[in-house]
Amino acid sequence: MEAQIDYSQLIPNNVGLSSDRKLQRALESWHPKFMNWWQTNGPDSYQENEVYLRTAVSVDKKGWAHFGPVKMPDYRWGIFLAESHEQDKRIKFGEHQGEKVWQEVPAEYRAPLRRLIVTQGDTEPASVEQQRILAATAPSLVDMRNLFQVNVEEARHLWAMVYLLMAHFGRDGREEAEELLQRSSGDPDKPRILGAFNEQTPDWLSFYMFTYFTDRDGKYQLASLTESAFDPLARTCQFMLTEEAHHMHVGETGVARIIQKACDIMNQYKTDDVRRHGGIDLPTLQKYVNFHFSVSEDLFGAEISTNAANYYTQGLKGRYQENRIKDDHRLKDEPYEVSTFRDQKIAKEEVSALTSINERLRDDYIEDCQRGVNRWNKLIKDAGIEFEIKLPHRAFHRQIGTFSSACVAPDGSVISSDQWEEKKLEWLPSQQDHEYVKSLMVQVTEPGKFASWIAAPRIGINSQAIDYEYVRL
Ligand code: BYC
Ligand code: FE
Ligand code: FE
Repeated sequence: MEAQIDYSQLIPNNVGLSSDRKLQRALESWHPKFMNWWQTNGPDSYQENEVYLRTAVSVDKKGWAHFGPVKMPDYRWGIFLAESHEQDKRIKFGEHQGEKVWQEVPAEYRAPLRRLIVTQGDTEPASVEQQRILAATAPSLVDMRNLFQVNVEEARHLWAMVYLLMAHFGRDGREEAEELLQRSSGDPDKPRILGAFNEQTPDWLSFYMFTYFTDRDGKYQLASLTESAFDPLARTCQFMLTEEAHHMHVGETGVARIIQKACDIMNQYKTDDVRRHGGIDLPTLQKYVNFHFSVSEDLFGAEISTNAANYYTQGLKGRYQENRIKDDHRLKDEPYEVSTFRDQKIAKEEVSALTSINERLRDDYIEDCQRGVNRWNKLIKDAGIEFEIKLPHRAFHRQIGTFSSACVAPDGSVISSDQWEEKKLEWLPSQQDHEYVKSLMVQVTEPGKFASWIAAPRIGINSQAIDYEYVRL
């Protein structure tokens, strides 16, 4: 007989796993399926190598970031809810405003809550699948390590959602937990739920763009779920946000290092022909920005959404930093300005703040995206180079919402579909761009060395040297 696994030991947690037999049993049957998914859909190879990883073993300052060499299959996927600091926590918005937050799912909200949790949970393994093959072309050991760090944490986010499903949704929850392992990114028959999570992440430029733009959707969605009246969801998402910061940092610094390298080449060789010297030119980088930003914008849903209005009114999903917004937090008569597409024109319209919750979150998101773009532009300016990276207009290349029927240039001008067809490869990565970027992707494994197209980071991980052996090969 196989030795019994002690799940309360195997899975660091602050949810009282050792005293919850039912939950333990559910996890016992899910865990081997998860491991099987991880082996077949997670990082290709390197499962037996030690990686210098951060593991959360508790939620306090001392425990949430333990660094050390770990083989990925031995990573301890913990289940953590952020500590509740409020003694008497109350619902902040919607029709239940002022009532006590819920520790159990109210029967009338089972379906929408389950749907939100499943949608959130679905993105986590999807991103791991999208990034599966990247290690084979890692530009350095520290980059490879960052990839694996992001991967294990996204898998932990899957655990976080699976925990909620199993602890609070009974049999339905267990079925959803299985299906989260059965859908697969890009699979024509069983795709992941949201568009961006079925796109490919074929190269490291895409990876950094993804972690900058798409993980940032994660930040905003998680932040609005931390406002939820369903307290276990709120606290789970709160803890996930601490990890999310690192993912976006990997993206921002990754893109910054590519920009730095492009600028160095331009200055060193006094040329705009960055490609000739093995770098990624800024116009190509701009095209990747255009793609990843627009695809990530779609993740916020339609501008006008009764789903979003209902989630808000029911107290299931709030706005970004609900506390800091000065209004009645019910939004029955509040206006909000959104851009819409009507009669082939983009116009601003005042609509109900309640139905435009998605758009408001997208507005917060766009502002946040712009801040990092400004930092990238400062690098370019400091290098004495005239080029500005611009976020495309919000109506550019959209598949969801009011602009999905519009053809719009990055500067926001409405164009005909013929013009769009003619120009789109000037704005979005073409086959040739993809092939060029792909041609640069060669694995570099000597500690402290980097591929031709990316500068070294300024600092290592957890104050280790840059040439530390972050992955032991
Ligand atoms: N692709 O009423 P609407 C992360 C569907 S990322 C495909 O506007 P709603 C991470 C929509 O489902 C964060 N379908 O939708 C990042 C609806 O379907 P039905 C993930 C889409 O519900 C990197 C219909 O269109 N978390 O954590 O207001 C790495 C009508 O739309 C899309 C969440 O998303 C799309 N892009 O808003 C790892 C939070 N957009 O009802 C991880 C949970 C919309 O017609 N999810 N649709 O069948 C939600 O809050 C909402 O589901 C959404 C959509 C904001 C996504
Ligand atoms: Fe995540
Ligand atoms: Fe993330």
